[in-house]
Amino acid sequence: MRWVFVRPHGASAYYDPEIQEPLGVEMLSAARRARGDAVLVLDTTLSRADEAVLARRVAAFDPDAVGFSLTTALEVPCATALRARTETALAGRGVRWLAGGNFVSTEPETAAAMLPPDMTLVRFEGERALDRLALAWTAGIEVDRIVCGEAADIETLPFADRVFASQVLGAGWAFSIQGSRGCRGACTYCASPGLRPRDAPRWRGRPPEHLVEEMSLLASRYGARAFNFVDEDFLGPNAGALARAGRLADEIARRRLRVSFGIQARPDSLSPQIATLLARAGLTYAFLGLESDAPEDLRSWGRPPLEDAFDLIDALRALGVHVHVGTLLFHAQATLASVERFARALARRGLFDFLAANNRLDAIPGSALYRQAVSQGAIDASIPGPQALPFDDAAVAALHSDVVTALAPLGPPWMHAMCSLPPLLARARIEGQAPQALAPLRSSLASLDRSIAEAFFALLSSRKAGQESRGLVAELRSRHLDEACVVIRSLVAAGLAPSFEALREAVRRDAGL
Ligand code: B12
Ligand code: SF4
Repeated sequence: MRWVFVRPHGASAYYDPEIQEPLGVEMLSAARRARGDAVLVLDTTLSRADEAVLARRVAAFDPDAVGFSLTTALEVPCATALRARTETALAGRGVRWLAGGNFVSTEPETAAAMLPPDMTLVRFEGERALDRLALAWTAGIEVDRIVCGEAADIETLPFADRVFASQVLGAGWAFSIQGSRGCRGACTYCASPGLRPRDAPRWRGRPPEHLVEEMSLLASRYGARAFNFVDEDFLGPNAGALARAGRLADEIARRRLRVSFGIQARPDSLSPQIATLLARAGLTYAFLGLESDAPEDLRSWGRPPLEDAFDLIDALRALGVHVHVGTLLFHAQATLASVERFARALARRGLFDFLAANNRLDAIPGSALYRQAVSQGAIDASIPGPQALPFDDAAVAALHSDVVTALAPLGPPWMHAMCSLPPLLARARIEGQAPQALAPLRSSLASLDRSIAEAFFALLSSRKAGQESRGLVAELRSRHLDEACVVIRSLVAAGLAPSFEALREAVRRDAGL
């Protein structure tokens, strides 16, 4: 069969400069080509062509099936527009249409309502579902509208097709790589459990030697040195985490790979010993879900409390690893006291930033919390995407609203600076010396974090004193607008942002100015 897989872009309301290669469709491409099929992979951001040109490319490929990869409902308008243009270009030639990805996996009914009725929807992993669809369609057998994919044997899947290698290298990004699927955690607010095929264990890992072989191949074929593990739970079961890290580090050393990589891991799966092994092997960036400093919060969300989480972060930092933590200061049961305690603990350690200040615990489709909120009638499941849950304490709700409004102008420069950091850290690691732009970037981030903390605690004090905060919010917002311009200028001067005007426009848009 001849397949086209497309990752459409999303119509996000906020500035988000982070782009990564579309690993999902690159893996599906490799799986289909291993079956002898022909595949064209397109990405509406990375393929550098407008919809009309992409539609012509799809039609010229003469496909049997065209599949869209959707992470959220925000990509649906782009997918449907591209489909309409492609149908015109196909001039009546019949094609099977399908869609998959996390949006379809976690919101199948919403996806069915938003997407054209003749589109087959594939939930969960795509590889085995496409095998089944190919057999059925070739035999002329019709299938259900919604199909559930089974768990693939990830040890035997072919390495992803690196369709966008030149863009990844040209932009200095990391190559995405998948070492495992699933997560041993079961946090009630997380979408991950809702992405798992029904027959899959909670976590499956590729043998470390197998994934280092893929890194090595990318290094020799493209000169790849920077990698980003997309795994949600890099180390898997705690009992095997040390052995897995050791095998990975040994294999990287055996192949003499000088690489840099980033991971996302459950804090309780890590230890100082594991951190040391991984840092020696090339770990430069770690995202850890800390979420709360209160054991009772963590327990209520199905997370194991961890007493030494901050020590672990210190250990990683001492090894030269940049640590970014996920935090949930604002949640339904939060009080001004709990918000202040955790925010101060984060600020003392230089971990309090734009996301920490703004994040709130929403009901995310695919999560247990979302299902519970739907069954209680607290949210409407026909509305796509995450939905806000009300705060029990009105003062917390008011503080969150103040913070979001006052900090809004700092969002785009902060996002831009944060997204610029991992590539520079990777270069510093690989080249053995910090690129020139790293020092100004760190100083911009430090000054943003200082302003964010100052504003946050000023707003908190005002709410604690029961004062009217409108004047303070307006004053902070105006100060932040000026500061955003200063940071944008410094990012442009360091060669990290292409244009002052474009980023300032993003500030105006995000802050509603
Ligand atoms: C890397 C990553 C990103 C990258 C790249 C995203 C991308 N679209 O490729 C960046 C940083 C850009 C990103 C951004 C966002 N992300 Co993100 N991201 C991830 C992460 C960590 C890994 C994705 C990945 O590469 N997986 C590996 C590949 C192999 O899997 P896959 O893409 O899911 O593809 C498989 C199946 O879904 C299926 N499939 C996929 N496409 C298709 C198409 C067809 C036709 C078929 C048949 C099957 C199929 O088959 C594939 C192979 O089995 C996931 C967590 C996770 N484990 O998935 C979160 C995740 C997907 N992200 C998430 C979110 C919320 C976002 C953002 C909205 C964040 C934000 N607030 O801005 C944006 C949305 C941007 C966008 N439009 O895609 C959520 C999605 C929640 C949901 N819908 O259920 C996840 C699940 C994280 C989470 N636990 O909450 N993300
Ligand atoms: S929040 Fe993290 S640890 Fe918890 S289930 Fe989701 S991915 Fe796993």
